[in-house]
Amino acid sequence: MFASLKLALLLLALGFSQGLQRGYVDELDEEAEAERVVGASKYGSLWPLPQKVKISDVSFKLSSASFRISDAKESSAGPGCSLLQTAYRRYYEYVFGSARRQELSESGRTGSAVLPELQVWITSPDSECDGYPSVASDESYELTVDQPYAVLKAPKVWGALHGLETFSQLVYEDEYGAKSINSTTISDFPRFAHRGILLDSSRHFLPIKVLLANLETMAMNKFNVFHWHIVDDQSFPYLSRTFPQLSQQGAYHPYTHVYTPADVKMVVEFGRLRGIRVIPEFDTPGHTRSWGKGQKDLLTPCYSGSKPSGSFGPVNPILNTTYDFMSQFFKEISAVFPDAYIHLGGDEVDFKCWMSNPDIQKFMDQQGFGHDYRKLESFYIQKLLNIVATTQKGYIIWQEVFDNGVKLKPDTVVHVWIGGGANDEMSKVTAAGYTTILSAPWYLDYISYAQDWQKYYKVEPLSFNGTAEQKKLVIGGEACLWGEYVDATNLTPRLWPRASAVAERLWSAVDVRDVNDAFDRLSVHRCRMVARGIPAEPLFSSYCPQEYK
Ligand code: CP6
Repeated sequence: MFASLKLALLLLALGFSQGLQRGYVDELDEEAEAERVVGASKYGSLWPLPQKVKISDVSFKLSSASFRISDAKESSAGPGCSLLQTAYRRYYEYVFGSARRQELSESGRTGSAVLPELQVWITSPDSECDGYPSVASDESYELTVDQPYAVLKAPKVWGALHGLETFSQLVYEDEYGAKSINSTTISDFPRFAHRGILLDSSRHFLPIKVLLANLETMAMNKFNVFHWHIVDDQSFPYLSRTFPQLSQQGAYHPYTHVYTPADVKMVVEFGRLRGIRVIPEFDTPGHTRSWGKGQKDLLTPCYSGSKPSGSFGPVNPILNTTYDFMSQFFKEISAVFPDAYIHLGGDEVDFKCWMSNPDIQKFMDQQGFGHDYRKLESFYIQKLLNIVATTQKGYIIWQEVFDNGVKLKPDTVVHVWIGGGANDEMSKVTAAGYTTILSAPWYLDYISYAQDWQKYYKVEPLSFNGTAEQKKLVIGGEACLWGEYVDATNLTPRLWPRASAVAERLWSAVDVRDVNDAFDRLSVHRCRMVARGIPAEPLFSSYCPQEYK
């Protein structure tokens, strides 16, 4: 007992000497360290770091009274593009919202020039203003801050949205509190096309307000996929028009703890306006206890000896009614969610209940499956994939579906989540020619007394063994925040800025991995999120110019 206490103290001490100090690195370059000003990266507070950045010493002032963000006259998106017009308002607010009402006349003119305008120029004939983002969207942009005005050039609106965020990150306050920006050239695009956050609204109901705040924060970090793990064992908050009894019986509360069609529409549109795809997950055949309450005979009755025990297992794969239900259900889902992909889950299927059920055993015999329940699981998933394929959607599945040898459409995305062996799994999945996304190192529901953002930051998604061809199949990753210990009270500070580490890993160039520089930029980025009303937790002992109110 005494010995284990000592061990705990030792581990705590190690935590202090390693994880907790500002940007600890293995080899301390003392000279470089002496030159660095604490809290100052030469890249200011840009997060995630753009692909190419040149910031000069020449600075301009911005006046809240006269500064304009406007469409360049050559732009293919005009005043009719409400996606951009609403973005201009948002970013004007973010740039000047906190202004201490100090206009140039009062703030002791320093003689530096005024930057009057940011012109936004969508260069491709189709701006995609009224479309939805996709995995193939062009998110690139080029930003020049110089006289006579700043120019943001992007082929599509998606790049313009990222460029507006970057522009807002370049603005700082001088010693008099006047908004300033340095002459800058940036050329930027994401390293990975799929940069996601998984939230779980089944273990706890997450109010719409929380989901929207999360989408807003995702945009500040250039994330572009909201993976909505909307239902699971514990509750079914999705209000289905076709099967309303699913949420009537399966939600924590049938009116207050559900997402109505109007709610879903709002989330999808709020995401679209920020370049964020909303990919819903309806996880089957496991993780479905809540489905059984409103849909008779959908789940497998478990047996205790020769009698049903009264409890239920995974979706019953041997009934035609199961597949009729799934056809109707996914037809609705494919219409409600505009994204080209649906996440179909398929993880952690527990075979015990199937094993106990005599009807399932008989079916196994008839099909020649022997005692291999993975074959039964594959039988179900195969039929489900065929059903969903008829809706013209692509699908994403958790890695077990691939592991079990299910035949997959060539454009299927395999989601790797199991830690320990994730590199081998990435090798196998890509060797088989499938597109993949990585989550295994980014389970943000695990918390510790340390700067765990550094651990997420240091991950290299392409470190597995494989050819260049294989590595091209990695389209990105997702940070997961499972909901067992998370609801509206603690979601935002648990997620941010820890997820920001993943954001930079997925956006910035492969060689952006200096943890010291990241600490400096991320500290200011975190204060910026706080200033914008997001209760993002601190990295370490510190303060913000504007604390959370
Ligand atoms: N729920 C669902 C979960 C998890 C998964 N699927 C999960 C498993 C292990 C850990 C964390 C979360 N809670 N539906 C796995 C994808 Cl450590």
